[in-house]
Amino acid sequence: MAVNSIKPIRVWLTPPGPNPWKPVFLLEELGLKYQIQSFRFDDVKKEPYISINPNGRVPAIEDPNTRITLWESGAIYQYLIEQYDTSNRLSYDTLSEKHKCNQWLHFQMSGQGPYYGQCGWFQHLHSEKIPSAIERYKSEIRRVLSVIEGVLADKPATAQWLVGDKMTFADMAFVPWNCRLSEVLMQPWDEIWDGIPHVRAWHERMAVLPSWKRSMEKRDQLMDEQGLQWNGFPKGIVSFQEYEKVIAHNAELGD
Ligand SMILES: N[C@@H](CCC(=O)N[C@@H](CS)C(=O)NCC(=O)O)C(=O)O
Repeated sequence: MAVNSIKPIRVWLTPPGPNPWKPVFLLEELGLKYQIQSFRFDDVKKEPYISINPNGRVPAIEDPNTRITLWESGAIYQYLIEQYDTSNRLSYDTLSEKHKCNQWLHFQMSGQGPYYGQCGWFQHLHSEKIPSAIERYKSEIRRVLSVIEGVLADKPATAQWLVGDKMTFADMAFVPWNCRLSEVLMQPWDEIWDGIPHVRAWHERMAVLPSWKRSMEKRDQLMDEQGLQWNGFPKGIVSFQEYEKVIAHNAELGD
């Protein structure tokens, strides 16, 4: 399909969390047209979104070119790459490299996303402070980062990417959650990278890409439109408990 005949892909998202920005980053990097369907986090488990994704989590995409609806950001990545990265600019078609990209994507989905997500939950959102849970997830994050550090450090200086010698979708998938490391670990940005300089350089090479910058500009704009603070709470709300009360109150009003 010629790029200019491709219809815009619809991306369903709520702006605060990191996961929705994963497909946006890839769509930007692939130079594909897309249209964001932004809605409020409170509505993630309601119609119309629950009919798009019965799991009630973002992101999801609808591609009018193929009439496919997909959720789970890893599946979305594999689809966009297979369908639209036909020149393998961000992927490989050789057997080993192709499957290694998928391997890292699965590691990101099962190792990075859930541990970072749980760490953020226990640090900021859980009603009780449970230090052992926070410690558990912080140390898993450190472990995930050290796995990547070892792999990157073993590669030649000019090819410090997860697979082969170029950035692929597998590298890109890690960016949104790594951008949130300060929040989830509750540590200053510069301290996070002690002992993992290769991961830092790898992350920063991607975070300066125009495609990621454009994605984050869109996020800022959509957060602002919804009157949200950096952590996703509406302006003026200081805890998740307070936010839950507002959600329950709005639900009673039929909002
Ligand atoms: N494995 C899913 C995770 C998606 C996810 O957890 N998204 C968060 C926002 S970053 C969400 O929708 N949370 C809604 C909820 O927890 O109810 C993916 O990668 O797409």
